[in-house]
Amino acid sequence: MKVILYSLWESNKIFIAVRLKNIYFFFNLGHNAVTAGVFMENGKPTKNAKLVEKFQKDGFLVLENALTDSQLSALNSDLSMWIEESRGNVKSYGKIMDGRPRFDLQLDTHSFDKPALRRITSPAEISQACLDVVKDNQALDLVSEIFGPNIKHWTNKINLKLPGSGTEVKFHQDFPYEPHSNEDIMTVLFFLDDVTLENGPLEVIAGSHNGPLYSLWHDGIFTGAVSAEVEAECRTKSISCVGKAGSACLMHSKLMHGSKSNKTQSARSLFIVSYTAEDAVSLTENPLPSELDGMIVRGKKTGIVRSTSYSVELPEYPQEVSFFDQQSKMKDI
Ligand SMILES: O=C(O)CCC(=O)C(=O)O
Repeated sequence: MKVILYSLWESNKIFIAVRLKNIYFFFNLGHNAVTAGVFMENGKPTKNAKLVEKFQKDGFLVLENALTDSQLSALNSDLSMWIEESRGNVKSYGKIMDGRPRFDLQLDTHSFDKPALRRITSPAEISQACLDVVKDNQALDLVSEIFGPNIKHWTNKINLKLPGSGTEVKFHQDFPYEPHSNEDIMTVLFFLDDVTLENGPLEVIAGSHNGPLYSLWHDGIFTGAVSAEVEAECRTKSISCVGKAGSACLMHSKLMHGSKSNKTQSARSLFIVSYTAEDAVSLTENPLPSELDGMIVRGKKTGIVRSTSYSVELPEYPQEVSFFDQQSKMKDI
C-alpha cells in the first residue's frame, strides 16, 4: 500500500491517495494547499522540486500556462494598441525615467504599413495588465522556489519581432549588463504569441550559466554581444525555446542566448520580466530605470546583502534607446 498526498493544480485542495494493487482511492482532506500545483509525496513537494533541479542543471526551462488566459489577452490587447500607435511615428518616442524613448522602432525597416516597433521599455509603468503580471504569475512561483523566498522586480520590457522587421538578437549573457552582488537573477520571457522554429525563437546554450562570463566589450566598445568567434560556436549548440502563447521561458541571467529574425508573416512578441533574489544588490545603475525597481513581489524585505565572488567587466550605461542599438555596434568592429 502506498500513501500519497496530492494537491490538485486548480482547486487548492489536498487529497490523500491510497494505492491498493494499482487502484488509487482519493479522499479529500478538506484543507487548502499551501502551494498550488505541488505534488506531495511522503510530505515533500516533488513536482516543482524536479523543475528546480532541471533549472539548476540547464539554466533554463519552458513552463506552459505561465499566464492565465485573461492575463494573456489583457497583455495582447495593450500590445495591439501600442503597435497601431507606432505606425504614425517616424522615430522612437515616449519617455522613460532617464529621458530615453520608451517605444523603440527599427528605423531601417519601419513604415506605416509595416510597423517595426521592436522594444517597449518598462510597460508596467503605463499598463495595468503588465503590472498585474509582474506582480503575480505562475513562473514567479517557480522563481521564488529557485531563488526565494524573497524576490524583487528588477526590469520589465516587451521585445517584438513584427513581420518583415528583421529584428534579431546577438548572442550574449544578461548578467554582464546587470551585475549584482550575487548571481540569483532570473529573466522570465512570457510568450505573447505562439513561438515556433520559424518566427525567431529564443535560442539558448544549456548549462552555460555554470560556465564563464564572456566579454561584451570589443576594441574598447561595449557592444552588448559576444565576439564573432563565440557567436559561431554558440550557433552549433543552441536549443530553440518554442511553445504556445502564455508559456514562459525562465532563464538564468548567466545563460548564453540570442535569437534570429522572424521569417513568418505573424508577430513574435515576448513580455520579459527580470527578477532578483531580494538580497542581490545591483553593482551598477539599472539600465532600464523605473519606479518599480526593487518592488518586492514575493516574501519580504530583509535589508541583507549576500555576496558571491566573481569578476566581470562593468557594462556601459546605455545612451541608446535600447540594447538593439548597442548590439548594432558589432558591425563597426
Ligand atoms: O527577444 C529575444 O528573442 C531575446 C531577448 C533577449 O535576449 C534579452 O532581452 O536579453
